[in-house]
Amino acid sequence: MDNPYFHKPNVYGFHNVTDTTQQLLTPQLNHISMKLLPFPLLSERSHVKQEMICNESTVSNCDKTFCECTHVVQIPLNAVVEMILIDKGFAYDANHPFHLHGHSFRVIGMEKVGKNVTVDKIVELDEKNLLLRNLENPPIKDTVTVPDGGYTIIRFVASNPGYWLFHCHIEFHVEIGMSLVFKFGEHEDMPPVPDGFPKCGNYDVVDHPSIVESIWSSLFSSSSSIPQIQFITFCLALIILRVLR
Ligand SMILES: [Cu+2]
Repeated sequence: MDNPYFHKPNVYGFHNVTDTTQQLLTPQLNHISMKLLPFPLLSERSHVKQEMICNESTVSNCDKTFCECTHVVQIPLNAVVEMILIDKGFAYDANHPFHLHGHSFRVIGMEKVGKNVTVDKIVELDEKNLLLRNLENPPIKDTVTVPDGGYTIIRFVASNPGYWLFHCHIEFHVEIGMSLVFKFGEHEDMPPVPDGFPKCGNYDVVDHPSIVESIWSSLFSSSSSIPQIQFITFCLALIILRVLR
């Protein structure tokens, strides 16, 4: 797939890169790359509008073209959730360790089906009751891997209201969008935002003179524990100024 951040179609497209080891793959969830909103969902939830968020039901053709949006899946508060995570495994061999914020979960099943697998195949196995499910003392985790060409089944009670990130814990994967946000419950179920809680964009250093004073005093204080680092930083700033002039 041509992820426009890495591969420009007709210039440096994914398939124009003939050395397949140099093609940059785009790990996604449900064919969507996560793009976070420019403000926090939980503490500024009053600004979240339906048209700002997406999920599998609001997008189309994403298995052919690059789709990027704020991927939010709504779950009713206190619902018992069973999630079957599938790694189709067609692109390359890699397990994805998935981490859920805000809840721990029971791992009730995990199996590598083959080198790769389709969602239809997993659905078919599930309908025939052929997916592995262990309901006797299944382990409690907050991170679990999904085998390449297989599935992992987790269950939990959605008892912690809020917007919670669910993501692959491979740093590069989460950074380029292999995540989604679960919205557990409605806004009124979520804890109230404390009075005066900072909002994105409202920080102004001039409103906090004590911070400015402490920075200056530590820069020139002989009792500072890191005088050399401060000196070097200051010198670098001077050098840059000279170069600019
Ligand atoms: Cu991953």
